[in-house]
Amino acid sequence: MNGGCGIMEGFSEAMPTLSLNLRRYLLKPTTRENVVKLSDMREFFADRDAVERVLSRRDPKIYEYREFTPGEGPGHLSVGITVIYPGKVGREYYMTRGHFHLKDTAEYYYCIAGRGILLLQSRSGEVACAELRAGTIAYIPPGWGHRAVNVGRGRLAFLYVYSSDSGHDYGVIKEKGFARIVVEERGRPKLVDNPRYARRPPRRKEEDK
Ligand code: PAN
Ligand code: ZN
Repeated sequence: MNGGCGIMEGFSEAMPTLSLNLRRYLLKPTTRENVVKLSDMREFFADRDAVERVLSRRDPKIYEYREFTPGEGPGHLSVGITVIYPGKVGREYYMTRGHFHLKDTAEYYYCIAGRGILLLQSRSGEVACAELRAGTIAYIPPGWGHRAVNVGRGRLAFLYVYSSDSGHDYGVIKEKGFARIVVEERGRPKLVDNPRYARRPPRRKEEDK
């Protein structure tokens, strides 16, 4: 983190800050960086044949995220930036894997650029969604699984803030998927039922990111 300079020079009280480059979507410093390729999330797309067809030729980057967690222990907030590339696997748009938090903690997504859909799903199977456009702030309430989908022609970038000790459960989504998926139909995004979605109550799994 920056220690402060200029006007703050000489102030021992100067709080360290982070910087976000809005053109290159770079956050500095980071404590965690992750690039997710199709081979890392083959079970998360509904059309498995389409996944294997793409993977037989190449392994595209689907999204990446950079994050800063200020410290260990309870009470901290993590901040990060996720960039989802444009593209589709079969008819389904590129997206994040999606997860539930292990603790009942909420999260904010602030969309910086692009066009997206935030899919939300409660543990009891209720579904909701929100449109993401530059300037939108979407709230993910405690207990709701969440996945961001890029339905635009360019990159979808959003800043996120959540409680650092939330934990991430990917197991339920990997096993059952989301009840709805976002596919392209006649050139436009459409929310449809996920043919692979298993209609039984999800189990909690201890799996972190
Ligand atoms: C975000 C997500 C990030 C990547 O930081 O973790 O966008 O998505 P997946 O974790 O689903 O791969 C967040 O929601 N954190 O809690
Ligand atoms: Zn989250």
